[in-house]
Amino acid sequence: MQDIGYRRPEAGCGMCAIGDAGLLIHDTEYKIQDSKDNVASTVINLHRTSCILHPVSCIPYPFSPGNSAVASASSIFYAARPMHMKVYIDGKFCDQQDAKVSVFDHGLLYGDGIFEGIRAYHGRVFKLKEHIDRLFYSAKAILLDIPMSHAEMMKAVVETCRQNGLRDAYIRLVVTRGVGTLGLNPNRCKNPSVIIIADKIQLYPAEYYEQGMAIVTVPTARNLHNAVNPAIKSLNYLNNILAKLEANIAGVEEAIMLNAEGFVAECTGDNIFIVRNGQMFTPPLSAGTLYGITRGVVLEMAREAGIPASEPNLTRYDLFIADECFLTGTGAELIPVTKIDGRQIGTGKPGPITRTLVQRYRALTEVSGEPI
Ligand code: PXG
Repeated sequence: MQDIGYRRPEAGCGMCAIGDAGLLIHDTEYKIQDSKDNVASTVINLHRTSCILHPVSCIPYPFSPGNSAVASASSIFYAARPMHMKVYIDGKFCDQQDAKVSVFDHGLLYGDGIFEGIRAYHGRVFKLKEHIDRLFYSAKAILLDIPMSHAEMMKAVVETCRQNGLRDAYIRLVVTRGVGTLGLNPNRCKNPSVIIIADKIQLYPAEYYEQGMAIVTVPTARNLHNAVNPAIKSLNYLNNILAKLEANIAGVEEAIMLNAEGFVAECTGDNIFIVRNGQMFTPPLSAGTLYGITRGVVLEMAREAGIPASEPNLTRYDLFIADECFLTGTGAELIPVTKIDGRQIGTGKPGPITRTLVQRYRALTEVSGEPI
């Protein structure tokens, strides 16, 4: 069955006061049969989730495909799940409805685990090796033994895309500490679980990519290196979620997080770049940024394009006086920022270096990656 449509909220989330955070609508097809076993009609039963901050609360929201409440594609905000999704769990592919983990999994109980967000474009998984490398580094940092080799993990990711018939995908790879007992002790978790979901994702509305987005600095600081090191892509994202909440309360989609010293670290799910006088800057990894794979690609592209790039500590002041600003991430890709804390950045429109890098990134994703 094809995707039938999504819409932006008219009244916002039913769970909170946040009006414009976006709804996800996913669909289930039912054939209604009459007494003679003829298919009489098809009913699309939609479920509405609340806003991104309340992602688990599904509110039944039935209407038929002809209902005018279904918006046009131009208002798509969050992409829906493909039907008949197959989810990889511990070596097996499960139907979406059977894709479940135990309530005793320490990934759920304590956020004890790691993840990766990967994209596939045009039948190729982009920077797959780099993502799997980072997954294994995260695992090493939290003393988690992934029960598969690097090569097996790469194959499993590609196979999950194949099983779902996806050529363009967002792949969420999760490794949890596994089932254990109540109590923190991770040594009681004998079998880490590997989960791979291949789906679609659109983090921001399309118009933000054309016009740029407004973001704000939030009070929640980036984790300290000597706490949960921000380089670990752990299942414990509450720090980032708190920052995201604060951005949403301020009426924007993304937050700039400072580190404990007050230097710019990154955003909740993206790295940040600025351009000033033809030079590009992004915070150093020591500022508490994730070793972003898109960040690395952008730095490499800048080198190739002859754009001088460096990684100094940056303050909010540096951001305010920048000519251009953009964010990078697997989910967000490259997205221009045109307002920070109420200050217009540069001309208030995406700048030339940002646009050049966006074009180069698109071109690269079209030709490189692990074939599906
Ligand atoms: N910083 C943080 C804290 C991240 O979580 C990035 C930077 C960008 O890294 P990459 O390697 O993707 O360039 C991330 C990645 C989501 C989502 O669901 C988040 C990310 C990636 C994909 C989806 O919001 N974050």
